[in-house]
Amino acid sequence: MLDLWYTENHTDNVRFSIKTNKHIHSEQSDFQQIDFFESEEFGTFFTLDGLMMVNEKDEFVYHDMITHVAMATNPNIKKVLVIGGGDGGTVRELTRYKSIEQIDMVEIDERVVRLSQEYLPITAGKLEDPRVTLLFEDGLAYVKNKEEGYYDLILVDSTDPIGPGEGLFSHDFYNNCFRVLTDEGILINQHESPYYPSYAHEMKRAHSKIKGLFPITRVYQFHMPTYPSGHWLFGFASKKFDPLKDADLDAWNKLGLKTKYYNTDIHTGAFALPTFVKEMLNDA
Ligand code: AAT
Repeated sequence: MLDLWYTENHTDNVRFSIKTNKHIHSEQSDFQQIDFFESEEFGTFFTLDGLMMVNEKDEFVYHDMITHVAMATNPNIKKVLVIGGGDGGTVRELTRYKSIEQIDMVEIDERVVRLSQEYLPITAGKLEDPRVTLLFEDGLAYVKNKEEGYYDLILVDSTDPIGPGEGLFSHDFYNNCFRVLTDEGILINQHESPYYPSYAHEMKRAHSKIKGLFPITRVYQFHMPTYPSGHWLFGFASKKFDPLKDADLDAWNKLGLKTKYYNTDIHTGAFALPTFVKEMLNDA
């Protein structure tokens, strides 16, 4: 049998490969190159422009961490905006909260959603929840046109800042996120990685922009085996709540949600950053 390996460049000098059984689908959409594969180790996975987005084996890490940290910080979140996230994993975690009334997902590329519904029901399976509205447009334009003070929570589940995701790392975008959030609003953003310089550069740029806009800004980390270096970050920015001082962790535990990565020890521990990361963020 032939060995079929998927390989992506994590830097110009480092590559990451996964042995695959099948290249299930390949297309160039209006926005990006989309590929779906089947593999022994990671199950079904998909890539955009040659970068891993989601696979069946470690998606729980990313989707737990993008969702539950904010939800444990403010249990009164009712209206949520997800930007990107076409695979549906972030929406799936949000739908587990009975208290959430409205979930708007703004994804630029409808093809990512349709293909995920076909090949990745594990993440896309809750997109039909009656509280969910799917909007296929650019997240940057969406927040620009949205009325102010509307959402309690914005989750930016975006690609890296190359291609269609670039605008989601701009000052203009973060500024409009601030505007469309309520006075208690929280913004969680895909914050890249501190390890390889090209990603660390983007991490610092994002942090310096958000720091200038929100009164409370923190960064938290998690382990993502298939993203470059495996060390990945989300940003936590908020108008009112501090994720460590204000989170009601006992209340979250009482909800009885079963999670595979997130727990309330991780909630606290994820904000403890290595010295080199702290130094980079302080310089940003
Ligand atoms: N749940 C983890 C999956 C992703 S995919 C990110 C999604 O963001 C993609 O479906 C892409 O089409 C969408 N997207 C990109 N730009 C925009 C935009 N301007 N407006 C709306 N949606 C957009 C995240 C993976 C993170 C990878 C980290 N290396």
